[in-house]
Amino acid sequence: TQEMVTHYHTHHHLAPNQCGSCLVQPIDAPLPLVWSLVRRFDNPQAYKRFVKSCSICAGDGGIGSVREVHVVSGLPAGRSTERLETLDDDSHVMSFSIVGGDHRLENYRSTTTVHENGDGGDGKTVVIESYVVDVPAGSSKEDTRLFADTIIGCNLRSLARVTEKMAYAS
Ligand code: A8S
Repeated sequence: TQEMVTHYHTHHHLAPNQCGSCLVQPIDAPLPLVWSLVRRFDNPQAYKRFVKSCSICAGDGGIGSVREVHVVSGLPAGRSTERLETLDDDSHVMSFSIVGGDHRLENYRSTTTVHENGDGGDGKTVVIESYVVDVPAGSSKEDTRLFADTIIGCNLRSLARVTEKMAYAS
């Protein structure tokens, strides 16, 4: 796990106008259940509460697929076009990049990895998500990072709530 985290979540090539960070979410649900939601590039609204709708524009949900996400009102954006860059069902790694939209997150790319927590037999999981993004003209690194961290933090807490509820129900 330590090697995987270093490999997937260390960004050595941050340009001066970029920022990024890494968020960690422990979840009280088994890895296969958590991964089954994370891997669904065509269905981010299963846990991302800011997503109003999502449609696949290219591909079949595998690597290279492109989705168009519409977000709920009240946000400083309406839609985002996103490309699936990595989907590894053995190592539980998914990565996507933002390639268009009417928002300010240019050159955004995130990687999410899902790990067994503890000895693996007790159904506990850790999700780690890191990203890199350009700092928009007129914004600071701190503001850009705070904005993205807030959204991702909400997504990860929602992922925990949804999968923990599913785990307890079964
Ligand atoms: C994700 C991560 C992020 C999504 C951001 C950071 C976004 O969907 C929202 C508001 C924006 O201004 C940008 O994993 C964008 O979804 C909620 C539309 C891309």
